[in-house]
Amino acid sequence: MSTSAKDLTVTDVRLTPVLIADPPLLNTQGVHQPYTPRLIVEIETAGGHTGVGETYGDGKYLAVARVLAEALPGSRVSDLNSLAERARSVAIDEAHVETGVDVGGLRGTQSADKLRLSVLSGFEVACLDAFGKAVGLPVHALLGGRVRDRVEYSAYLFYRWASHPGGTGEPDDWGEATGPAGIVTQARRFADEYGFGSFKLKGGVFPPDEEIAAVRALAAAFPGRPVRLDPNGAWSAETSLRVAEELRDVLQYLEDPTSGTPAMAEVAKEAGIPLATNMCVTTVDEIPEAFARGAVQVVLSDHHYWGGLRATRELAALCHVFGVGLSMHSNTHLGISLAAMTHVAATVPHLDYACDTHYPWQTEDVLTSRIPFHEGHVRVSDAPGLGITLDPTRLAALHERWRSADPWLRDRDDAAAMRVADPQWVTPTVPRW
Ligand code: GKR
Ligand code: MG
Repeated sequence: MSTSAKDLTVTDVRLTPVLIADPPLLNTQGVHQPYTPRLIVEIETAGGHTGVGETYGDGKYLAVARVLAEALPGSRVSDLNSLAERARSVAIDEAHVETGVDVGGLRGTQSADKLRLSVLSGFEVACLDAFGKAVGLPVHALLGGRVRDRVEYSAYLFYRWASHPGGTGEPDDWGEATGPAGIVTQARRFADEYGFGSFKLKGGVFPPDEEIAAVRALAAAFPGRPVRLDPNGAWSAETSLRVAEELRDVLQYLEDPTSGTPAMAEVAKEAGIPLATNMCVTTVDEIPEAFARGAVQVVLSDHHYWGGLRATRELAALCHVFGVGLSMHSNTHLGISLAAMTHVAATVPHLDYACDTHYPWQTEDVLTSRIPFHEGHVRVSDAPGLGITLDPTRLAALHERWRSADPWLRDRDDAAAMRVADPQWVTPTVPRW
């Protein structure tokens, strides 16, 4: 059956905020809340196809998404440039933007434009999914076609507690990991159950010497396997250089050891290993200075805040021109985002490292079946669109949790979650060590 341009017309947009279970994973800001907000975008076309997308679900993202959703009916799912223009023109009261940082800095700097781009990404993915279904092509084909048939991911290791303070949230059987032995046990389980061949440890939680010991223990347990450490900018340039010196022989790269381009440039000069970032280069505007100063050797794209899959490909091209490596970073996410990451990653020729994903930590999803990992890889789907199916019953249940939840859970705030366990906890100043 042929598809007419009219069939591609958007007739309806549905926005469904959900709360998904998240384990008590520790980072430099605090601990993950028992539930994390995500936003599911569904776009229907006149031809009867529905595309799905996913992005951050905090209230400020939802507010922008509502404006964009109203404006979309009547346009076509193939008009992605005009979608981007519309997203960029959504009015945002700057007073409501947390200036400077987002989630205490874990998502880099925050700005009204970055908010718009993060919302745009969910809509762009939904449009591509619907477009692909309408024309019978996978999303990767709409991006130019895949150059690999599977995408590699790394195990994302976290210091963690066995359960959330007060036993809230959903239980799991991972147990506590607060030292080298716990981290190695966690890594082993990830390697056995998912086949991951490389490891990233979220650091910035314990004093650097303890994290150095954990990385050393990983390197000893998995000789020759790539290991990375990411303290989310918690260290001074001096501490970063000391850690680099100690771990130079075992780290594949050091991720955001310190905060801001000048300090990263200072560390990069002497570190003797590549520096990666998903914090100091998170927007196009941040690229020229960071690249000119040699502050980063690997950019970890998050297609959400870069503005979608096409923007990720543009970033990849820029990185290639400047000889900077590219991979992908992740935040708590569901299968829709994993599918989107996999499609775009499949089209990037110079994808230099295994991508990050939080997905194995998420036991809940809105899909009819979870996306499997084979030997640490996700197979690239050749089915039309993203190649996934939304489960309306699961979606409704997770939305109901969002609707009836204590309102503080609807915005991610790791410091607030930490205060449940330690009322004296304050967001640490940077650098912490
Ligand atoms: O989930 O705690 C976390 C991470 O710290 C996340 O928020 C970061 O954005 O994974 C991210 C990173 O690589 O920095
Ligand atoms: Mg990072």
